[in-house]
Amino acid sequence: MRLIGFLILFITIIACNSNNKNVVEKKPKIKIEVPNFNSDSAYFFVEQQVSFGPRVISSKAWDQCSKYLTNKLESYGAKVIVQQAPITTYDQKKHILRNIIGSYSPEKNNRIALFAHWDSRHVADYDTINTSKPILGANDGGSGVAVLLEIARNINIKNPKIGVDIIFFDAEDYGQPENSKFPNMNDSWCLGSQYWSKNPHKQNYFAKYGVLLDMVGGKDAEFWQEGISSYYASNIIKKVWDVAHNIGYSNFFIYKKSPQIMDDHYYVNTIAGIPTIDIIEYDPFSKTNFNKHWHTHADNMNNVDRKTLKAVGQTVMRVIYSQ
Ligand code: AHN
Ligand code: ZN
Repeated sequence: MRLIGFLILFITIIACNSNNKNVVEKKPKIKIEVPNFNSDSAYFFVEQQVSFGPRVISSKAWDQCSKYLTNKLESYGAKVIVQQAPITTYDQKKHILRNIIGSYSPEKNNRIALFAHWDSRHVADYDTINTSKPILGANDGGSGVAVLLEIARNINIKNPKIGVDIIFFDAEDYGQPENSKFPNMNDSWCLGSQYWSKNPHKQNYFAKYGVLLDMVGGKDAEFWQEGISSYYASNIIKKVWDVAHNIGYSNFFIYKKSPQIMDDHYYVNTIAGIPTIDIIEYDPFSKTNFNKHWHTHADNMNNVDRKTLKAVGQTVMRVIYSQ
């Protein structure tokens, strides 16, 4: 009897072993804990910015909002630097711009940079009325900043392994309108990112990669894989889109290529040399291929959707906490 018992045990062991051989060894999946991105909180951060009025450089609303953003980042535990620089805009006016930079774990060399522009456009050049009045820029400007503030709030509660810099660029949206009577100016857009890319807030600053958020609050927005991003940082595009799909946001993040869009990430890629993608709404059916309210007075709270803020914010958070 004992012999039979041994035999059965022996055969079982052999059988188990040979079975195991066919199983591809799987790395044990380390469960990463990603905090919950609160879209009510992000929505509120858009409201707060818009409550100051249009954030046009040198205006009172702009000054107030810059202080709000600085205080907010500080209250969420970031080390904040406000970078100031003189600029001349296409209309030959002189201003001092403010880039607002909040750093987490500044001592870490392993870092990623998150960008958005915090100014709003000084004209409504795609509206039919009041085209010379500035816009609120709830989506264009406000949404990206709001998502990053909500991420800052979460980082303050639970620190990711990697260092993070949250960088709000000024004067992105003071570009020369198409019908402008001023002499043609090259590189009239993205003045804050041009300055920062040539003069980072820290000597020898480097980040493994960057993510720019621009117009990430439109209802039913689609984010296509933008051309400049795909050229300079195709691996980051893939990483972010794959994460979005894995957590259920495939309606927002589309595996299709959109044309190149001139935006802050262009200068971060070409001048600072940090591979950076732009998550930006692409609408193949609108006149401008941007959100249909782009550079109009309808870019207000009525057209900001929490679901879109959530899709982008939760995706970027998962990327950060997976590093
Ligand atoms: C151009 O208008 C060429 N690019 C869009 C950059 C932008 C403006 N993003 C937000 N506002
Ligand atoms: Zn704009």
